[in-house]
Amino acid sequence: RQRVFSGIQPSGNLTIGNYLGALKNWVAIQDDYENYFCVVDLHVLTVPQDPKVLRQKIREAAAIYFASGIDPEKSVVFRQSRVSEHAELAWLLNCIAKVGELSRMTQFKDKAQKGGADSASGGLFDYPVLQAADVLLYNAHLVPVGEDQRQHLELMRTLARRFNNLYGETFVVPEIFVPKSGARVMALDDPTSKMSKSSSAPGSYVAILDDPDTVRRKIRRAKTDSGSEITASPDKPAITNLLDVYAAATGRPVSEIEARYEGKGYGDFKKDLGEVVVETLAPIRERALELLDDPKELDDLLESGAERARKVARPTLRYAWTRMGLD
Ligand code: AQP
Repeated sequence: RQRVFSGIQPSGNLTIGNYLGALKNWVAIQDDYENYFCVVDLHVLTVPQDPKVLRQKIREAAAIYFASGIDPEKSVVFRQSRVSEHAELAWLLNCIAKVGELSRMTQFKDKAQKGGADSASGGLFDYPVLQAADVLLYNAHLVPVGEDQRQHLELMRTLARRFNNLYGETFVVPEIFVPKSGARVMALDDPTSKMSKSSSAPGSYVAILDDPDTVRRKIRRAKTDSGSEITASPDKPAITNLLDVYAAATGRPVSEIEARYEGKGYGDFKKDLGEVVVETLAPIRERALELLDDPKELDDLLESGAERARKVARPTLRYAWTRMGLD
């Protein structure tokens, strides 16, 4: 069976964007592949984190994976930092990656710009190399991620091919896998930027663990466009985004939802959308909170995932060492 690798950074409160754009799709494909789903807690260190908060966010992310329907019998779920081979392979790949190609990564340029490029961490610069190590360690064929990750995936493929050319066939060259139904959810307060869990404005996102009243309030306050029709169009980015969320959460086409709300106002539509999102998140939130209440169950699940991950990661790293002359 083909292997799949993907991950989410515990860089804040996981959002409905992470659910509709990533987790929901992972669950949908988990029967068809051998899956590795990682809480990428080394990647998250590339920008400053408060250790106390981070500890909690890592647990929440893991609980949300399981609560969303990732089945530990079918998928290997683990923390990146608990499988040291990720950092070790990243070093080997660092030594064949070029400064020029890393400098061209737009995510680095965007994120570095926020605090001034000179004060960005070396880790942020190196982010896509660690990401390449994540995937190549498992010889994953497919990497389900959002469109925004395409450039990193290309670099990953370049590094795999370069390694294979230099040292002999070692790594599978992975493919990006952008699910057709994967929604790209935009911020509630600014439909031109992506909904982001590390945003400092909680009103810009719905967190998977937000309580129902908070969800309803955030959606009620979401930005809307001028006019009053509930239709998706480029000059109505805010309503389009809300329609996309409605469609992704219910699995219904946007056109059907537009038809249902013909002649109705933004207020009615947002009220119903609030309920749709509350209903979508309720079972996930409930199960996640249960898991968070039982630290031992969560720790055991993650540790057994890490053990299974190491069984694949260790031989791949050893093989790469041997290829490079480090045996
Ligand atoms: N708004 C979104 N809509 C759809 N998919 C999304 N993803 C993230 N935001 C949205 C998908 O979630 C996965 C994990 O992403 P990540 O944790 O590696 O970081 P990210 O893509 O940078 O997500 P955030 O929430 O915006 O994190 P921060 O704020 O830390 O940068 C990916 O598959 C992504 O496509």
